[in-house]
Amino acid sequence: MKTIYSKNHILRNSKTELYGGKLVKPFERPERMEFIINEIETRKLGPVLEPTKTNTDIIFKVHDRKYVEFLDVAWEEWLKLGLGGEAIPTVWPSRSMNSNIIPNFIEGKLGYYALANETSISAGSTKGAYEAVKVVLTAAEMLEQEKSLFALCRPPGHHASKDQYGGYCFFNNVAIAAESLKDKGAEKIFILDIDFHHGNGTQDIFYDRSDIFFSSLHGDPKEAFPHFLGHANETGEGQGEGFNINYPMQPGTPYDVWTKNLDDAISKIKTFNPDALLISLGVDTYEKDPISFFKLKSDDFFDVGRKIASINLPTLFVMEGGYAIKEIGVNTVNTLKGFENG
Ligand code: OKP
Ligand code: ZN
Repeated sequence: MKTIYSKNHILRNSKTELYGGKLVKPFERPERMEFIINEIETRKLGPVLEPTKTNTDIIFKVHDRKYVEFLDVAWEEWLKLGLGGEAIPTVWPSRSMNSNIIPNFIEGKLGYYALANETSISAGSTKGAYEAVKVVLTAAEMLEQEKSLFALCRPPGHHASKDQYGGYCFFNNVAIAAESLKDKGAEKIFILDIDFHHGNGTQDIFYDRSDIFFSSLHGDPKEAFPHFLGHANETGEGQGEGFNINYPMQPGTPYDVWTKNLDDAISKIKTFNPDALLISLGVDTYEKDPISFFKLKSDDFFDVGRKIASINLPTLFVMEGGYAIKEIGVNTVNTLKGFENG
């Protein structure tokens, strides 16, 4: 399997994450990619190619123009305040306030466009996010010639909605890939999100659509981030009714329980019969992940890949989370090898 990867992901390199009441070194850090690339090379998954697609205008099919413009200038505007630290929102248009008027001042804009405040914006953050879009667009374009591809995106994307960033995500890479495939003639796309966290952004973007089916296996939002979306009763709306399926699961969920839900999702994929399958691939379902609570073992990821291969569709894997850094490469490549040998 070919991997598309940009070394320029390093442009996203913030020093802080608000976690546990402290500013800590972010869980979503550049070294994650080094462990994955190393494992791809040692186990000879296939060539690692740079993105060739550099026009990212299709972003606007997914994200609001004003949101993208905000991300383009956020760091410069924050810097002008001369406060020294990284850009972190401190105030939101909460239920008792008015969210219809977008503030002018950066402090207000951060709250308007953020869905959480662990994702500090720093110099280069937005440029790094554009690199992940180039990676996923290059991979989507190549999917016409390849049975499967791995878009090694960083930063991840599935929490980013039309006009909000957070959960380490700025642009919704997998959603942008789906729009790109549709642009090239695909009629139906299925997005299966197996990251530990619910893909709230992807769900929200396609919630009223029947041409892009979204399904997610994740920690129950009553117990896990993003906390306010990902419940089982969210099944789509309007034209999209019936084209969204969530599988929230409890703390401590082991592979045999998790994979029954995967089997159910696979049966939905087969019935929907899409032109292509996009996998939001997070390996934070791993038992030793520092911020998650499922109990998948490294060997289980082979079986995940094998099951996805059995669906027998053009498949694009898009990297999302995974924070047990030493094992992130093994778990990722196990999934992809399981797919190839399945
Ligand atoms: C991004 B992706 C845990 C706090 C979690 C944000 C998690 C973002 C995950 N107590 N904070 O889906 O892997
Ligand atoms: Zn995650």
